[in-house]
Amino acid sequence: MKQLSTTLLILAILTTISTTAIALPEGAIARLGKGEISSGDRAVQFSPDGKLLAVATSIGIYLYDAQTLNEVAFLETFAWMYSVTFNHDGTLLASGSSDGTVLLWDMGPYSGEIIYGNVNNDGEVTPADAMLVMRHVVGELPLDSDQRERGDVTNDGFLSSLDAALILQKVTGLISVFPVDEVQ
Ligand SMILES: [Ca+2]
Ligand SMILES: [Ca+2]
Repeated sequence: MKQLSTTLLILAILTTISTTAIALPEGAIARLGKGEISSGDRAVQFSPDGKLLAVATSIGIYLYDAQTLNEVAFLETFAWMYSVTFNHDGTLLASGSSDGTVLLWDMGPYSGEIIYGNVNNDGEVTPADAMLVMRHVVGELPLDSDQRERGDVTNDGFLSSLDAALILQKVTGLISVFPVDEVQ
């Protein structure tokens, strides 16, 4: 019986320790970052519009939605990231690292703004996006609601071969704007 109570006591202590480790300091609302967050006053930065939070760590840069605190992206690097800073309009993020390099990251794909026609959300409109729409239209490829919204360049609420055709026309320069961009 003594042995059992000792075990229980150890369990209780372990529980206390792990709870303490998870608990947040007073006034903090979330614990962010994996890897080791760099020291220095430029390791954590908000984007100029306040929507993104960039965290420089030992294994890369984490981008968080500053509102929901959900992880938006992890920019993997092969060097310890010391510092991050956004440019004036938040379209670029510059990072300084332990290997002495400065990297510039395109923040376009993470801005939350919809680029119509960019179905695969890789930052640009290409024939690959038109192909995704076509494969969806013929029932070959399911697309999620965000992908369908970005692909609906005619703004009629659904995807059709016309959306794919317009995406190709934009890529080849036959049209300069999509119907959906004109009504925005
Ligand atoms: Ca694309
Ligand atoms: Ca459409």
